[in-house]
Amino acid sequence: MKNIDQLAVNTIRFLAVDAVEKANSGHPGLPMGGAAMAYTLWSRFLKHCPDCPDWKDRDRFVLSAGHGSMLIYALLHLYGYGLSLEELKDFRQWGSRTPGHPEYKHTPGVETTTGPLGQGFANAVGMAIAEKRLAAEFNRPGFVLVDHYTYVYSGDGCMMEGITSEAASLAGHLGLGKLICLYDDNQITIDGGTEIAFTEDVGKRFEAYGWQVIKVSEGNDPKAVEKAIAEGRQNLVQPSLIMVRTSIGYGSPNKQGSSDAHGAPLGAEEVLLTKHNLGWPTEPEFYVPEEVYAHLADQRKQLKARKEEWDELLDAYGREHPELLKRWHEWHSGEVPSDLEGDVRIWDFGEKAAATRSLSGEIMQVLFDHLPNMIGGSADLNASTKTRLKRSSDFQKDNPEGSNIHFGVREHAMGGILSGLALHGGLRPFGSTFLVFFDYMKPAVRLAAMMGLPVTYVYTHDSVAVGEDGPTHQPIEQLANLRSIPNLHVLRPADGRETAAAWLHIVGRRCGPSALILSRQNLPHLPGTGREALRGGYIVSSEKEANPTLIIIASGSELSLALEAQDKLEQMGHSVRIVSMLSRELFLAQDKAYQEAVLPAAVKNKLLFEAALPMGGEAITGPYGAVIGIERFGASAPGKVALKKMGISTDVLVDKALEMLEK
Ligand SMILES: Cc1ncc(C[n+]2csc(CCOP(=O)(O)OP(=O)(O)O)c2C)c(N)n1
Repeated sequence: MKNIDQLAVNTIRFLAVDAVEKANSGHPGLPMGGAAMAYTLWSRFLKHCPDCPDWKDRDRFVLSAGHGSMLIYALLHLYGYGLSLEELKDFRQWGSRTPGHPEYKHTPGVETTTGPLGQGFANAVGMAIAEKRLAAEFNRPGFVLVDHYTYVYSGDGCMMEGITSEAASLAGHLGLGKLICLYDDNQITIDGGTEIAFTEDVGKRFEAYGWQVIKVSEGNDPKAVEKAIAEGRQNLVQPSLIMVRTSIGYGSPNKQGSSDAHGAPLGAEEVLLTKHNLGWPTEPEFYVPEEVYAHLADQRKQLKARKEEWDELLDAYGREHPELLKRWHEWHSGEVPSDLEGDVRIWDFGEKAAATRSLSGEIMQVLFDHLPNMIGGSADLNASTKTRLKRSSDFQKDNPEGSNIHFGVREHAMGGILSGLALHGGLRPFGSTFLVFFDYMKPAVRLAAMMGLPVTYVYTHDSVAVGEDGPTHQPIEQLANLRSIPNLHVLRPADGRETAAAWLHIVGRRCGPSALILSRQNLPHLPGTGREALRGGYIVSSEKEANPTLIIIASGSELSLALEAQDKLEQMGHSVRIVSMLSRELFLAQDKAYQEAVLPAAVKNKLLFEAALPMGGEAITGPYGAVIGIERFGASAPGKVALKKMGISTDVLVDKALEMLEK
């Protein structure tokens, strides 16, 4: 290694060591062990532009082992991403741009939020799919607009997590040749050496997935790492796993190679010993040699020139292919064409009762006419979730222009991949499964909400009305669980027009994910539903008298039962209002005056009716209201029977209403 490179590698190591020491918290071992490999990638291969961190054709670098965050912070600082030395000194402190784990949109140059192991790996697979899809859409002879690699840095923890296996299996199937994983194979996790729990042959596993596997026996040998990455890049038909043997906490006389170096400061004495050992000055802390800054400033200039060449290419592309350039901007803008809302096809369904999953499927075909950058699919349930885009083909190894992804029975990876597609930009990702299997992808949904990604989850078979499949397939607590995630919008439409309104909201939402909750069973088209649903909650049937004495609030399949109950209660002389609650989050985001108009505080009798766990309902009903829901697991029986036995019926609703009215 050239002196200057060696100096840069040690700079990264000691920035990490000093930052963790100062914060008295963090993970020094990974940056110390992986610095040479990461620096080799950044200095020899990574196509990026610190002056323009969101350059669309940059290579993506994902630190899936997010606990090693100081590795990426050190690199971002040295490469001039505007992350100051002061910020590194503020590692893990309130308000700093150097949080414990890398956070998307928080620190320039961080491509995704990582920390929960394996998620970044799945994100990277999504990014590589996006690259392949967009290259197929936009590249033309002489105009290779989309041509970048996705690099993901993973540790043993990522390799152990199931999501990595799922995502790697799909990546191998799809032949994502521009996906390269650097596996920091240091054989250490928190509890000790990997021999205590992880003794499989990871290389053989990945070979079986269809990956090219390359081994590097010494992670501090940059030539070997460079050669391996070059080999990985050459293979455009298979993703590459580069297994790099490293030593956690490299350089620390007493902690190198031990789990002691994983997640705690080295300690003042050991820091000194390590600095002596690697010939590093003990003072000042956070020392960056001037020649390292100068060297990387040179690289930065070259990177900028490369980006400017690409800008010129884009200009020339626009002259040669103006229509394509227009599409390029449309796909990347995230904007919804103004004629979508007026397209009668999304509002008009005839009179015949239909399942909202089927209506959603029809709406999606129309949406795709307006938004051809939609991409997605299901975890092997398209026949049930109806999310196939009929005008497009399957996205496959040899058919990258397809918009339908078969995720296979891999819900967790689907979640992470959808986020990766959104993070990449240019596409509108969606994925579907049964509502009950949301549990299998929760960690990815949570991160998408945290990152504010515009991802759509279509969850069908939304209640015990699923029927005969029984309690394993009948969601009870999933709605409450989804609603507990900040920044996730949950929408449960009652009929076709509400499904259309839900989709309109979803495609217009750019700052967070949405979950669309759909019925398996047929539902009637209801009078009074429509665009008003875009406010989340609205009066679908007003009281006949001047003021209501009771308000029933329902969502989805229960709305039609609520309307039946209103009839009965009115015949008994009560004045009842019915409110459709398509989305609590959306309703609660409306101004207070609107909320008060729909659910006046003066009307204390508010009865919420939903075939799901009542938890959280008080946010809607207020302190004097009540909730009818289901508080046990379901049972195998025809859907109608299951609903009735679980107390989801007009009769139960009427009885409860009368009880409240008589109090
Ligand atoms: C899903 C998940 N489970 C557990 C953890 C806690 N955790 C953080 S790092 C780690 C061990 C990771 O080992 P490895 O990837 O080998 O990292 P290294 O020891 O090399 O730093 C664990 C269990 C986590 N971050 N995410």
